Amino acid sequence: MKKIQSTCNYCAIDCNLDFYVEDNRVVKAVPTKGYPVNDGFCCIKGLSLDKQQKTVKPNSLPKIRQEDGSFRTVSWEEGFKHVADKLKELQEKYGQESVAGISTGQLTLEEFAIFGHVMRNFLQANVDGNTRLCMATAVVAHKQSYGFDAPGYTLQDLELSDTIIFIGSNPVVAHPILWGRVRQNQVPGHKVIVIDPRKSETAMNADYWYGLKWRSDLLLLYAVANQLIEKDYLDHEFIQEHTEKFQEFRDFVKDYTLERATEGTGLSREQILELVELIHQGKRVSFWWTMGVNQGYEAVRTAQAIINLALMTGNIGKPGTGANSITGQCNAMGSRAYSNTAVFYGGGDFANPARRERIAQVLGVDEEMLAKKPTKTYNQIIEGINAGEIKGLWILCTNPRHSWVNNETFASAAKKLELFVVQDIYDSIESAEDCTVFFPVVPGLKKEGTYINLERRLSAMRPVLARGENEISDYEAVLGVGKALGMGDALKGWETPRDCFNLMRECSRNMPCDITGITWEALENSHGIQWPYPEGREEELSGDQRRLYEDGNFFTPSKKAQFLFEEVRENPLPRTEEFPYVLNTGRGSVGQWHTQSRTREVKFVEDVSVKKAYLYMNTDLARENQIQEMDEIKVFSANGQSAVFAVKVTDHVQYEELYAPIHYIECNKLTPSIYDPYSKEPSYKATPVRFSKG
Ligand SMILES: Nc1nc2c(c(=O)[nH]1)N[C@H]1C(S)=C(S)[C@@H](COP(=O)(O)OP(=O)(O)OC[C@H]3O[C@@H](n4cnc5c(=O)[nH]c(N)nc54)[C@H](O)[C@@H]3O)O[C@H]1N2
Ligand SMILES: Nc1nc2c(c(=O)[nH]1)N[C@H]1C(S)=C(S)[C@@H](COP(=O)(O)OP(=O)(O)OC[C@H]3O[C@@H](n4cnc5c(=O)[nH]c(N)nc54)[C@H](O)[C@@H]3O)O[C@H]1N2
Ligand code: SF4
Ligand SMILES: [Mo]
Repeated sequence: MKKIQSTCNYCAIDCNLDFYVEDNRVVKAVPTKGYPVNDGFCCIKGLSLDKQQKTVKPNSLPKIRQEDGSFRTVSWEEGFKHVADKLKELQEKYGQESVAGISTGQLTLEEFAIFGHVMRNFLQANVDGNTRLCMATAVVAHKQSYGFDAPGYTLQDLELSDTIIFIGSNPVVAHPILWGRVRQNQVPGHKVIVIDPRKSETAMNADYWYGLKWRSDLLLLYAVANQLIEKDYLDHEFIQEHTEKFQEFRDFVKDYTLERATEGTGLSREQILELVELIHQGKRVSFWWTMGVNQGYEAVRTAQAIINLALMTGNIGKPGTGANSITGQCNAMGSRAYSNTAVFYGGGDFANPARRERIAQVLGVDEEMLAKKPTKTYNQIIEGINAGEIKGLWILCTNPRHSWVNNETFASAAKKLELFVVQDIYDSIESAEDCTVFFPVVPGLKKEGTYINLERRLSAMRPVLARGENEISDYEAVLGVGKALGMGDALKGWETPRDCFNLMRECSRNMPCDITGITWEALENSHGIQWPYPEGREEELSGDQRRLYEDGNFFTPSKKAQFLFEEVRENPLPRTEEFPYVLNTGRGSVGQWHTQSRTREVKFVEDVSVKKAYLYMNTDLARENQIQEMDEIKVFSANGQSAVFAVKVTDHVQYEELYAPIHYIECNKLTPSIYDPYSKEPSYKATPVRFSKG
C-alpha cells in the first residue's frame, strides 16, 4: 500500500490528508497527523474526496457541438485546435476583447498562472474569477488599508485570542476545522462573539450573539468606533506610530451616535455598549469576517471598518489578534496572487514599469506581450456578452449558471455565445447546458500543483491516483490550447506544473508574498510553508505559525496602515411595501459544497440533504401565514424573478428574514445585480422579496 500526502481542494483551510492507495484505488484517507492546519482531523468533504467516482469515466474526450445541436466527440488535439482557431477567429472579427474567461479559486496556482498567460498575456483578453463573488472585497480592503493583499494571521491566533469576534461568518458550517481551533482555545475566560442577523450554527455556539438587521454592520462598526474613542479605549502609541488618517476618522465617526446605531441596527443601547466593553476588556482581540461582510453594496468600507477597530485598539500583528478575513475556496489566495487577472504574478500593477520589466524577464517574453491593464470584472463580462460585445467565453472549475448573482442573466448570456468552452470534471453541471465545447478534465486526486490557504500557507497537491488513457489535467488542457494558438517560445519554461511553479517563484521575488525560498520538493510531505519565505531567510523563518505586521510595518509607502471610511450608503434596493421581506443566502450544511456537483456524489451527504430548494422562515411568520414545515411557497424578488421553495420553520431567522442555502439554483434566480462600488462583488445577502402560498 502506498501513502501519498495531498491537499483537500474544497475550502480554504487546505487540510492535508494521507491517502493509502492499492491497485489505483484509495483504500483509506486519513487526515495528516502533525500537519499544522488540521493535525489529524478534517471534515466530511475531505474524507470523501475519493468518492467522486463519476468523474473518473475512462476515455473521456472533448465534445464539440454540431449544427444540429448534438455533440461530436473529438481527440484532444482536435479539441485544442478547434478552441484555438475559434478564439483567433473571434478576435479577428470582433476585436481582442471579444473573448473572455471565467476562472476560479479552486484550481492549482500553476493552472491559474498558465490560463493567465494564454488568455491575459498572449490573447490580451479579459479573465475574471469566481473569487470576484467571494474575496474581491477583502482584497480591495487589504490593498487600500495595508498596501498589499496580505491577510496577516496564522490559524493559531484562534487559540491565543481571548476575545474572538466573528462578523458575517459561520465557521461551524463553512470552516469546521477553523471552528475546531476555536474549541482548542485554552485562554481562561475567553469569549466567542458572533455578529450575524441570523442565529447561525456559530451564533448558537457562541457566548454572545448580536442579531443585527441585515446590512447594518457599517453603522454598528462606526458607532462602536465612536464609543471606543469617547471612552478613550485606544492604543495611542500604535495609532501614532503605525497608522495614518486617525484624526479624520475620529472626526468622521462623531456623527455615529448610539441613538443612530440602535435605530439602524435594531440592537439595544446596552448591547452595543456591551460589545464596546468586550472589545476594551480583551487583551488579545481578534476580528474574523467572511461573506456576511464581503457580499454587500458597501462591503469594502465595512471590511475596513473592522480593520479600523483592530488598528485603533492595537489589536494587530500580535498573537491572538488581527482583523482577519477568512478565505472561502481552497486556492482563492493562490488565484489572488498568481492568476494575472487583477494584478501581475506575485502582485503589482500592470502599469508599473519595474514590474513589467521584471515579469517579462522572468517569463522570457517581450514586455508588449504582457497584459496591459486589470481585467474587466465578472459583471462587465456577463453584461458584455448580453450586449453582444463578447462572443467567446471559456470557463473552468466554476458553475456560473448556478452561482452567478441574478443567474438568469448568465442563462441568457450563454445562449448568445459563438464559442462557449466549459472545462469541468462533470459534464452534467448546469453551466454546460449551452456550451459549444466541453473539456473533461481529471479531479484533484489525479493531478499535481500548489495551493495557498487562508493563512498564506502553500501546500502540495500530489497525484493520488494514476490517470487512464486520454485523461488530462486542467494544466495540460490550457497548455494544449496555448500550443494550438501558436504561442511557440512564449510557452518555453511552462512545460509542466513544476516548471510553472519555478517561474512564479521568480515573479514573487522581493514582493510581500515572496516565495523564492520554497521549492517544489520542500512542499512534499511537509507542514506547508507560509509566505513570505524569501530565499536566504529560510532559517529565520522556520516556524510553522507565522504572522505578518509584528513589527507594526505595513506595505504602504509610509509603512503605515490607513484608516479608511465613508458615510453609510443608502440601500440601493431597500425593502418596500411590495417586497417587505429580505432574502438572506449562504451555506446550508457542512456536507454540501456550492452548486453540489461534487458533494451530490457523496452518499452519506446526499442521503441527508434536502432534494429541492428550501428556505428558513421564522416561526411567527409561518404561523401567521398558515405555513407548515415543508409547505411550498412562491417567492417573488425585487429583481423581477420568482421561484418555488419548500419552507423550514425556525426561530433562528428574524421575522422579516428568509434564509436560502445556495446549493439550489433557485437561490440566485432571485438575487439582484447590485455590487460593491470598489470590489464589484455582488450583494448576495439581502434581496427584498415577497411570497405567496401554494
Ligand atoms: N460546507 C461548506 N463549506 C464552505 C462552502 C460551502 O459551499 N459549503 N463554501 C466555502 C466558500 S467559497 C466560502 S466563501 C465560505 C463562506 O463562509 P461564510 O461566509 O461563513 O458562509 P455564508 O453562509 O455564506 O455566510 C456567513 C453568514 O453571513 C451572514 N450574513 C448575512 N447577511 C449579513 C449581514 O448583513 N451582516 C452580517 N454580519 N452577517 C450577515 C449569514 O446569515 C451567514 O450566517 O465557506 C466555505 N466553506
Ligand atoms: N446567493 C449566493 N450566491 C453565491 C454565494 C452566496 O453566499 N450567496 N457565494 C458565492 C461564492 S463565495 C462562491 S466561491 C461561488 C462558488 O460558485 P461556483 O464556483 O460556481 O461553485 P462550485 O460548485 O464550487 O463550482 C466549481 C466547479 O468546478 C468543478 N471542478 C471541481 N474540481 C475541478 C477541477 O479540478 N477542474 C475543473 N476544471 N473543474 C473542477 C466542479 O464540478 C464545479 O462544477 O458562489 C457564489 N454564489
Ligand atoms: S475543512 Fe475544508 S479543507 Fe478541511 S477537509 Fe473540510 S473542506 Fe477540506
Ligand atoms: Mo467563496
